[in-house]
Amino acid sequence: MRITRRRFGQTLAGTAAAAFAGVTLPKFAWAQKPELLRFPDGFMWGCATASYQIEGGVSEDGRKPSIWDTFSHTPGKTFHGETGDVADDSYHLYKEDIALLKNLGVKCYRFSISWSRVFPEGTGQPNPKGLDYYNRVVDELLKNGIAPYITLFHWDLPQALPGGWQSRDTAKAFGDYAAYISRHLSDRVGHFFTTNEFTCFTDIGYKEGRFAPGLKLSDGEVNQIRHYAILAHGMGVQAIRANAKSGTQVGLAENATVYVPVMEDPEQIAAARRATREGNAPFLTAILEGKYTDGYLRREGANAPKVEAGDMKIIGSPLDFVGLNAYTPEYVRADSSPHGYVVEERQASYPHMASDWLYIGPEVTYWAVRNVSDLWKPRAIYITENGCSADDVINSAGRIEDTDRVMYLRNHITQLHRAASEGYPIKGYFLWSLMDNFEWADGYSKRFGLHYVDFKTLKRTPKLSAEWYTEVIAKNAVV
Ligand code: PNW
Repeated sequence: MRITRRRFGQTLAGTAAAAFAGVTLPKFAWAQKPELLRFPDGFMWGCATASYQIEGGVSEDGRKPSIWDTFSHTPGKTFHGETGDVADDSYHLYKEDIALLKNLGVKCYRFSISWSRVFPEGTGQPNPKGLDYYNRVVDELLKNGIAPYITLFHWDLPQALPGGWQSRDTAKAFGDYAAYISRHLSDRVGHFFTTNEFTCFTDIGYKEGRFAPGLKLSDGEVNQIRHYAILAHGMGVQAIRANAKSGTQVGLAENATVYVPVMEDPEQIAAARRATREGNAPFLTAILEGKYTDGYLRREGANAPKVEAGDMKIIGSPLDFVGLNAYTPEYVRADSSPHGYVVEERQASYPHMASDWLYIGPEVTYWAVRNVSDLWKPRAIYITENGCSADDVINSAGRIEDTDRVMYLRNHITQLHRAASEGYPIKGYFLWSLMDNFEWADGYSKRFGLHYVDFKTLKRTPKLSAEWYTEVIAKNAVV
């Protein structure tokens, strides 16, 4: 029988009446307003950015090029040949940007250091004017009551380092750079992230060629690059431990692939856990276990990385926290294959935000935290990035009404609340990003900011999402 809408209503009313007959419902169930989804006291709300995406000032005060300067200036590599030469000019406008953070009410700000500003040649002589810029940024943040969280490496590798990540020496150079920065800033900075998103600066840069340095190397060469990247992370951790003020916290910011079980039953949840371990074997798994999984070594065979004695111990150096960048889900289901799971294909109709890779799946924020916690029990977890691109426009009233971004964020933060309420050790959330910026190979064509940036005038205008996030922070709850 086809049920019309009216009949459905009647049926529902009838069922409800029958079900409630003779039952006295407690009054408050109807009278009380639903509680907001509140976060634990002291939850760290923040925003994130990265040096090459916002700073500009690329040849100022002794800075030398990074591989992203070279790559973006190579014809055909970025959207319309756009570069980070000016970007948001945060090199000069940092006080204005910190005022934006202050208006949002954030507790913390995650930004990265341009390695070649501080060590123009990558190693050797530091450039004091480079460090001075970050001293000014840190002091201005503290003056405004905002805790600085520093990422040491967000892809802008000094061009001068011979061979880039193809060379083991680069890992060592990173250790020296981490030692220098933590020695000079840890009196005021309590949290350091070594690297940001391994796949983006290894696989996408050296295998797919879509990011700097734009190479298309073989699997064996890429596995070796991945190994040097995680070795650099480990050397960075050890350098920070040896040089920073005691109590300084160290972790990383990683876009681990996030596997969401198609259904929440024990079998599917276990499959998602297995997938998390194997799917992240070259990076997060190696770091948190101090070894490569048997599955990874078997799969790669002769292409597996050459590992020197002592490397895995350095790579597995204990961390104070794990940072997870949460964007896009992979759905998994248990099966009888050797791995015990299969990753579901995505249909053509699967929705995404303005970036075509940014598939919408708010549960990633919950499962990122849960899978990593269940597998490796880190002491603390931060979401180090979450946010989205949208086709933002300034309307005739001068407003940017990015309700799609609000929808995206509200759903992710609701999922994060679920993780917090189940007792997972989630300490903070960094929204990507404070403002529109240089979106790598997409140039300025994809906007991720809470603030709209007019790239001609550099004027920043808060979007509706900035108002919304201000409320979330003020209430410490989903609004
Ligand atoms: C992250 N993908 O990059 C980076 O950490 C940021 O610098 C960047 O601006 C932000 O996310 C938005 O893109 C990613 O293709 C770039 O899956 C590409 C992918 C994921 C993350």
